Amino acid sequence: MPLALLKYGLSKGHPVPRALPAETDLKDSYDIVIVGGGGHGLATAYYLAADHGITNVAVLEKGYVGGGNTGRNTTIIRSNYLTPEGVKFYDESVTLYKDLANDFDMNLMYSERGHFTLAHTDSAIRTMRWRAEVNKHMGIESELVLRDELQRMVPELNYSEDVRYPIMGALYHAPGAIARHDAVAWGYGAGAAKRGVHIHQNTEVTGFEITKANGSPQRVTGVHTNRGTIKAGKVIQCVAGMSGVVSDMAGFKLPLKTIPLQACVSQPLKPFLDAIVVSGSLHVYVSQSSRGELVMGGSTDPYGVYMTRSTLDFKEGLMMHMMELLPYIGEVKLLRQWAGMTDMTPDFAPIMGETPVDDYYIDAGWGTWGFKATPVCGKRNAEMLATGKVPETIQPFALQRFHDFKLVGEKGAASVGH
Ligand code: FAD
Ligand code: PYC
Repeated sequence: MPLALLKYGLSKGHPVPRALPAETDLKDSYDIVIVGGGGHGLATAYYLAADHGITNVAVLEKGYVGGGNTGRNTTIIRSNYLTPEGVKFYDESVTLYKDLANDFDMNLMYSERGHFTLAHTDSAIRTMRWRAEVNKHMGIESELVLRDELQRMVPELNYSEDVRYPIMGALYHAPGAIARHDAVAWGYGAGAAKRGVHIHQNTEVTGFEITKANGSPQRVTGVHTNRGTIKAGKVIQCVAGMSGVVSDMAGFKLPLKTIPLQACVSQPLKPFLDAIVVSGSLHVYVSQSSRGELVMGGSTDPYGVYMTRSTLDFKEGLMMHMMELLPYIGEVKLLRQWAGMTDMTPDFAPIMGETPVDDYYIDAGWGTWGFKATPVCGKRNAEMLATGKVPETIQPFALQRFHDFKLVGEKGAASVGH
């Protein structure tokens, strides 16, 4: 039995240090204020401290760290995107993920499984071939496998011809992985706090102090919270499903729709499914977690709303499609179901970088795809805040692209079809 467990059992107090130190009071002023204590906000704080030595930083989180989409996602990590800009960006993240457990000295349960995006139609085969070619060109392990080979690699699926969408092949991406989502948030949070960053939970941002020139917003100078107002040199918002609400407070609009995305897990089963399997035609995806649960999800809900309620409709629809892929799942019980709010952009790519307000930066548009991007967002946001220059990797994702008609079309690669 590990010694730590024994200490816990025998102690009346809390025998080992907590991941996050006890809360401090808000200071009057910080060099950098990060709004949102999910993976992206905490990773930004971590790399500001670790890479740039900037520690007069506050992370303001209205609930608890990792309680947003970071703790609600289905943890798929991959870089097999469609555009060269997307592939390069997500590949940097996958590379960072691989060393993260060492950086944190914490087991993130990072598990490479191989990611299979099924093709059930001729046009889907064409898209998978296209993605495979872009991926290979950019040095990413990604290839089209046809039905017979796929059946050897993932024999657990239903290869019958007698279904609505017979399986014709798949895009196979060997580095596709899963990880423990809340450990990613805890690792970044603990690493940032250890270096001197203040992480304030239960601290909601309610508005900003912004100077005006000729009646237009000019520069951010402070942040209003439910615990008082603080001065801020620079601000970045990393609030995922609340992006539109927070940018409204700063006085500018984002081209986003906020839509719930639901997911669920089954009872734990003996390990039988190693691969991560996604079907755009059936609108489902599934992987088996290291504790045996089938982690499953589908497309976003059919309507935009600020809500994290689970619906029977989702469960029934998902299982109907899932049983076409894994018929024996009809015998399995569902354990729990939940939802998160996703901020969906028109091109299924994120929005990162500068905003119309000076010293106010943005990390948004993470829709259903942002967990895998946590490390690269943290790293590049920190570089941007430290140097005042937008790093090359994230330049294609500027808010300005919607004015310049330079969209980064990732719809064909963004998880299941939406
Ligand atoms: P969050 O983790 O949501 O953090 C934002 C934080 O901001 C929250 O904690 C919130 O409380 C806080 N906040 C909001 N407003 C305020 C305010 N006014 N003041 C202070 N704090 C505030 N992505 C993948 O890559 N792979 C997947 O498999 C995947 N599956 C998903 C499955 C589901 C069901 C969902 C919902 C999402 C999925 N995603 C996936 C997307 C991914 O979860 C998100 O894109 C990612 O977690 C966003 O991280 P974040 O740190 O930006 O946001
Ligand atoms: O981005 O790969 C992804 C994903 C899968 C499910 C939700 N998002």
